[in-house]
Amino acid sequence: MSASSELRFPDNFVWGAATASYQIEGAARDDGRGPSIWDTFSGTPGKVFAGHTGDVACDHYHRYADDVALMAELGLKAYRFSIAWPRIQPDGTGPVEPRGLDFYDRLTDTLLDRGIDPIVTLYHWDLPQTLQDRGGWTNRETAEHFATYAAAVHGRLGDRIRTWTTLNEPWCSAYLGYGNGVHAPGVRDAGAAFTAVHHLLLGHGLAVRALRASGAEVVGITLNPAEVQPADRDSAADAVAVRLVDGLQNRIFLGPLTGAGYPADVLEHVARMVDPATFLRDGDEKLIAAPIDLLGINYYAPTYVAGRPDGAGGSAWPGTEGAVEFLPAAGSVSDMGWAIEPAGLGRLLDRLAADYPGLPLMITENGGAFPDRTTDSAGRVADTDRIAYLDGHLRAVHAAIGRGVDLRGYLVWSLLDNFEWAEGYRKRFGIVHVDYLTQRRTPKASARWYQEVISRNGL
Ligand code: PNW
Repeated sequence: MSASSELRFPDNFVWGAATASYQIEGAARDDGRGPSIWDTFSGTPGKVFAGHTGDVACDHYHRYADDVALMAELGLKAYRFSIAWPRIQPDGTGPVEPRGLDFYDRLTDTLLDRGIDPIVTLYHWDLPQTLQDRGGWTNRETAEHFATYAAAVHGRLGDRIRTWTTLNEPWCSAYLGYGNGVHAPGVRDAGAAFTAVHHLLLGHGLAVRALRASGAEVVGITLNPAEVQPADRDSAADAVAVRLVDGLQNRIFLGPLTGAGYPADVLEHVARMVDPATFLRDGDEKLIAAPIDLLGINYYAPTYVAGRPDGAGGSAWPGTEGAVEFLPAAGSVSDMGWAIEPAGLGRLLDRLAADYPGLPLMITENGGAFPDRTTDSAGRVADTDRIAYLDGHLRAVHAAIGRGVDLRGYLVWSLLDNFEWAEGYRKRFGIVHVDYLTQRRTPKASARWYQEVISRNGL
């Protein structure tokens, strides 16, 4: 490719990769870690593919130094990881477990030694089980405990870590965890799902306040906004379905976070399942609207919906009662069955920039699960499908930046193959292959490709 056809990214563009504690750490009982809802859930027969658990995962807890060396070799500028709350407070409240904090302290120093900027996620779904025994995110007190935990972590690591995000994808925590029960804690109750949404947002707001008080510099949250499109542009019923899904996945979070409060149409929908007065108190929306410096976006695929006024849509979304049908992907798909459509990311970024101006964005996750189909002569996974996925999405990112979207960086999901929640280890998102029998890491062709992209700061 000639130099003139090269797509260059802005100077200081943040190139990195992301992981999450339960998906890679293993060492589930080491150093005083308490059980989380994911230990309970994965230990319950029938919940996770083939009974897989995060007990060992990628054993990153013991291999973090080698993993950071690998990140340095790939040239990563930033690494997004999450902190396991039950390592810090085994019961979710009370005194901190110093050995848990020590681990993240060592990880942070190792990253900084290698010139890699740590980006923290405080909650990537591993709620201490003791808190779930008291209702988890349906209990308002969980939000308060979360802020206490956030302050404790910042107190230890805040002198070295600049960028702090509170929650990863509260939509998943609430809807998959408490709505359709596909994720931990496996509750199936639409009212509980919306109650959880509010307490997650409240926990975010209280944590932002605590982090600011503790001196945090850059504070944000990561969402997984839906890039939602109608099956038929001319259908009025499909437009209603789009509006509903946009409300339940996007505006229910972005409204309160940006100071506009919950949208009236969303509250009206929620009220059919649970009276918002049971959880929404005076002053809550003000707390949730605490200003943030960064909005993290996780994007994998667009969502196509059709309206089904007859109720035959069969969707398990809280309260949609079959009025929405989610359409299967039309074109090529990843191993998750998710549509591969980079243009969707461009549309999503334009929409966020237009509707929520002044909020710096970062892609905190983007990537694809693809089976290990072939290996090259060097014995590494020749994942040309993943390279094509990443290349397409990075082109969409580059174009969006060109249109003026304030997008600061891109973090690939994921550095390593890992525990893919309800799918267990059978879905591989890593740019680095993990052999779970030997824990051997082998960079796939995509890792070498990404290394090149980073070193050229362009495609
Ligand atoms: C995100 N869905 O999860 C998470 O942040 C990661 O931990 C995860 O590994 C990654 O995406 C890939 O799945 C999601 O069912 C899990 O819509 C499920 C859904 C969305 C996001």
